[in-house]
Amino acid sequence: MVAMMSLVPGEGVPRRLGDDPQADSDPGETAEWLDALDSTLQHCGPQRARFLLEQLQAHARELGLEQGVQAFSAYRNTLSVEQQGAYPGDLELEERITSLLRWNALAMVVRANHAYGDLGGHIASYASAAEIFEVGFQHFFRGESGAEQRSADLVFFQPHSAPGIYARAFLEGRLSEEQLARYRQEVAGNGLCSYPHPWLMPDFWQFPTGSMGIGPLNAIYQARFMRYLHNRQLLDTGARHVWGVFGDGEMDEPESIAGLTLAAREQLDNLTFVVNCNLQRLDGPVRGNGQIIQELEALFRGAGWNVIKVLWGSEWDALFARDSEHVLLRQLAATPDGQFQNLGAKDGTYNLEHFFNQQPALQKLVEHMSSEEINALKRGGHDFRKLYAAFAAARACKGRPSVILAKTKKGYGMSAAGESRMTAHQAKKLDVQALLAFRDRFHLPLSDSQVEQLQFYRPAEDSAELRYLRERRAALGGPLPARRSDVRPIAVPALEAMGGFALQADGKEMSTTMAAVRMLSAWLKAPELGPRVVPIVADEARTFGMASLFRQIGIYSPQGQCYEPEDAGSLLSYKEARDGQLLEEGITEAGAISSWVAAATSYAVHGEPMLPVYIYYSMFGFQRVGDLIWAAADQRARGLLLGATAGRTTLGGEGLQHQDGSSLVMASMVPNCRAWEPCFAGELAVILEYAARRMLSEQRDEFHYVAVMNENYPQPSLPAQVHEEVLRGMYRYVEQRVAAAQGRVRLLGSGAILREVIAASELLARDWQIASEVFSVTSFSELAREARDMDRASRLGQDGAGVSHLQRCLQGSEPVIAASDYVRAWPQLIAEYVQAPYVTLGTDGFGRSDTRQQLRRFFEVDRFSIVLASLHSLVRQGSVERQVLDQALERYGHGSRAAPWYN
Ligand SMILES: Cc1ncc(C[n+]2csc(CCOP(=O)(O)OP(=O)(O)O)c2C)c(N)n1
Repeated sequence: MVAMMSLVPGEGVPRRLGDDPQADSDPGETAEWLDALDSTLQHCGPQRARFLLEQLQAHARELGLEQGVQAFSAYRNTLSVEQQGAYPGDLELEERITSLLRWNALAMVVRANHAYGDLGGHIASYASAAEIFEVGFQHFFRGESGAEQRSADLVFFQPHSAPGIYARAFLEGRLSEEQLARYRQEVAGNGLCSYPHPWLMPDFWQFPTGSMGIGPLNAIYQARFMRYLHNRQLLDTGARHVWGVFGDGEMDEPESIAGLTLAAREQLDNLTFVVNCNLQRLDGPVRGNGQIIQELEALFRGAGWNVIKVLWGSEWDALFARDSEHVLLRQLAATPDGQFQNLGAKDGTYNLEHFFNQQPALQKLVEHMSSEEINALKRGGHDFRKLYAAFAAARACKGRPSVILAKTKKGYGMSAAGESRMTAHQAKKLDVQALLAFRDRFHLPLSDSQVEQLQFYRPAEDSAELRYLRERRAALGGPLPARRSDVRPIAVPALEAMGGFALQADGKEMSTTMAAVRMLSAWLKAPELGPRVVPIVADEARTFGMASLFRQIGIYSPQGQCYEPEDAGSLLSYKEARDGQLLEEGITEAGAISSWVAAATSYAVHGEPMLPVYIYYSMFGFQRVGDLIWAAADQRARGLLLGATAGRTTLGGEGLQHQDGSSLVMASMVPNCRAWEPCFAGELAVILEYAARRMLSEQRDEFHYVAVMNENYPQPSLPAQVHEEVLRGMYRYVEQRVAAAQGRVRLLGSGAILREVIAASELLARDWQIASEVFSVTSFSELAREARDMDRASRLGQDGAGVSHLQRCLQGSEPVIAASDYVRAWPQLIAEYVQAPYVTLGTDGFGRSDTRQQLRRFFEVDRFSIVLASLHSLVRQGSVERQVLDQALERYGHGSRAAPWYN
């Protein structure tokens, strides 16, 4: 990646004598060098000129002179007119089709907002991207042919351009007029969702891109995963391509650029980004005082991408051809984007005055042009020919990914209602005059009254437009976007085969992380499932005891291994291989989760169900990359997330940034995520087998988050009769009977804290004559989910509402005390459904470094605190005297919460 440089407009312009006298101490010598280059170019052609420059650059680098060399080119199209080639389509027809799309997209948004006022929607973004999309749709984006094997390209659509994509599907006959009229009105059914969403339109949208930055990152990892499938010989993905159309403002998101070097490193020439550089974002210019295109060029080039700039339309060709002294180029390079936006909003007269007539030489260059002709000078991103050439060059590029930087105008065609205006992004209501002007500008076959009524327009079935549209799509395979989910079920190994060791653990000591890795190994050996398991780590394999997998299944690397690993002789040596199965992502949780998403959506995208298992520090999951996980949920991901070193107090020593007390609560908020916190390895086995079976054999669109701990303790065997209850969220682990008990409580424990709860039940019986039942809670969220559903059914008077598992387990009025290694909000998920007095203990606050014992004491989730909470509940209930609690307090003492955040 290039060092951040200041991109002052004006840099990157070919310098000529006298440009900057202070910097040029010997203009004569400079002229000689430049003339030499000119002469090579003239006599030997661009290839030779480029070769010489490369040699010069390499030599300069050897001499230590490379600093300050600009990583971007002049402010003009990358491809020359000569390189452009002929346009293979019917330009006039494509323009007419695009105009219709523009109209229908606009009408959809304006109708929704005239009728309902606050439904929102965007016009200006698609208006700027219409030609980009059309070149893709008419000539490049391969659709799904419907054959058994998936063949379509993967296209990531700029989310707020959705109306344009709907408009196209309408012309193609895939969406009805009624559906268009129900844009953003989904609740009653048959509506169109605001942004791409595979739950809301499951046969249409593949990739949810509504949250800026996720699309670019996910696109890279989808392209990478296609190579992974290919190199592992699971699927031939050689013909498929990933296209991503993104906003220039969107490129500011750290996620947008997080995967750029990976894409280049892995030579993903199956990937093309098209950045719609309309120079604006929501509030204003992306780089008012700079040039976003130049900045992006430097960024992508530095990362190793092939960069193709499409800045100027064909109308400019003649001007550039005559610009032998580069005056035009220099003026363009010296114009900041804020000024380009301003010029874009104004007419030809203004542009003449404020741009061209600023310099005599430039004025001379355009002296033959009228202000109308100046007005008609288009930006490259609205020129089919220029775009086509760029798309073709990107598709043909080998060995690296490509990015097309297409300069466009936001709100193109909206005139005073939004074209290049500050407020363009939020323009959603156009008055009649603006609508009529739009109609005239794009020569739409609509009467005044049709315009006023915002009627959608679809040409006759046998019109030239629709025939062309159908022919082009047929030539490219079929409709797009389209999501398929037909896939064959995959058998998963029987519970006993993968988890027998844990079910009959018989007191053997191990952590649930160790158990999980052993179960993963068993899966990897299963005949049908084995090759489909995709273990993913973000530089923590050794932390979780997975180093043996390096050698066993290999680390995926498209280059194989070009070095002798330092530990070559060892049994666990570090092995990279082209067909390696483990994805070792390095320190990028955002990248690792994107790999997980690619594998977790493979069933739909490729028709190849996979089982991605991403294991990571639980603190660096939902908290760190929560929005990426949310997007995974949106796209119906199926896979396993293992939050390791889970819990606030099970990770002794590490301290506050590593200790996780919240991920389970966040997981519980994701609708199709099932979150688990098992204490014992046997429970874990039951959960993992269930998860794999549901996702792979039963084809359910859900994913599972399982917290696993690094604390070693004796693991009991798990009787078969409780397996089902483990999956419902809780089961009775033990009952402490006490003869002539003073009181009785129910104790709930989850994760590692269950063991404190068990110890508390023993203390309660031995020292205080309190009987108890101990429940192992494997998932507070699953308990809450069922209880909530039953509650609703009961409220609505539905038949057979029944009683939830939670309520069946906790009948009666004796107090219930729940303790968890997570914040109280986790056990409180069930509070509403517990009829008896309910008390929760949890680890709210910041973590800190110490032993597990000290930490549990500090957070008051240790056995003594549980005893105190139990006695207190009984005192409150009136079944135990206050002095008993006082005695207990005296015996156990209590922690001091001196932490500043409690003040
Ligand atoms: C993570 C995130 N932050 C903010 C938004 C709100 N938002 C939607 S579009 C937009 C501006 C997009 O600008 P750009 O990427 O340049 O696209 P354009 O519409 O200009 O083509 C913003 C801020 C969002 N969708 N996602």
